[in-house]
Amino acid sequence: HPEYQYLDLLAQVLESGDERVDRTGVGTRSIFGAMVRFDLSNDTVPILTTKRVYWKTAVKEMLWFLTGGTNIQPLLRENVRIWTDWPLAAYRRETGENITQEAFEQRIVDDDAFATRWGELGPVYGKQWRRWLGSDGEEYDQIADLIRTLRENPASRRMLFHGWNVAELGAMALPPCHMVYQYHVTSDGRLNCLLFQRSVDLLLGAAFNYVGATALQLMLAQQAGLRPGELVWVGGDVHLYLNHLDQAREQISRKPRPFPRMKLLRHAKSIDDYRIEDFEVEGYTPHAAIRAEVAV
Ligand code: UFP
Repeated sequence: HPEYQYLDLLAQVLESGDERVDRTGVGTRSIFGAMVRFDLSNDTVPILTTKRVYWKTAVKEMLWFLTGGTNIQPLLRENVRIWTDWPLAAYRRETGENITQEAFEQRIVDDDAFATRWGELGPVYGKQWRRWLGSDGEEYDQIADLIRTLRENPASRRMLFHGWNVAELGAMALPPCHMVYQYHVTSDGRLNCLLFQRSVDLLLGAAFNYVGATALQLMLAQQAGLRPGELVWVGGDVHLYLNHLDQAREQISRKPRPFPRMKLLRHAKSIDDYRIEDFEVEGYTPHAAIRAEVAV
């Protein structure tokens, strides 16, 4: 079962990861450099089964990246709360007001002016993917350029987009983790993706990042008239937070079930035309969810 690649990685980090202090102060066990490969051509997708993964949240986040947006308001309107921590911390720090997360999120949803002032994440993923500002003053749409090349010159070795815009890192709430996505088309019309992720919260982040990359691969394949191929995932600093070790042990003890299938229910007119309702997942029967704290 392909999920053992992930479970083996979990075991490896747990058993032989280098234990050290990290930016968040929580501490991690960490290894450097890892690869897993998932074959999407047999119609299955890597939504982990040894715990429940909230795949719709990951797909909604990917759709939000594709809009080029960098404000959390549209995410919250879709009930996605994974980016709230950073704007919330900034609000508390700058106003001194000890607002609850719920009240803060409600205000972002209801009040456009408040959202504009406090819901911004800076030039994170969406901005770089769709509106990278060049030194010539032009904005570059890396996703549109990628799709054009996939259609017109699929043998190209230059099909990638990048989130690590050095000049703008300081203004981002979080520098990109899933950083470079490179694509490759086989002679029989399959679209492969290699994702390089510089930093990996192996318990909470990786499962999510697999789903986002998969959803994007399905959309790009559809837009370019290709079939999905392999998803190759490469991690840089692959770590387990020290308050995730019991959860990791629990997950390793579970037996994977068959991977589900993910389908696009509709042929969208363009990459900007997908909605969460276009995604269907069949045959997903995971083990129970595993709770864990996010290190901010
Ligand atoms: N992280 C992920 N995946 C993501 C994301 C963040 O695993 O998509 F946005 C984790 C990795 C790391 C932390 O634990 O968030 C980012 O911290 P740093 O920037 O210090 O690497």
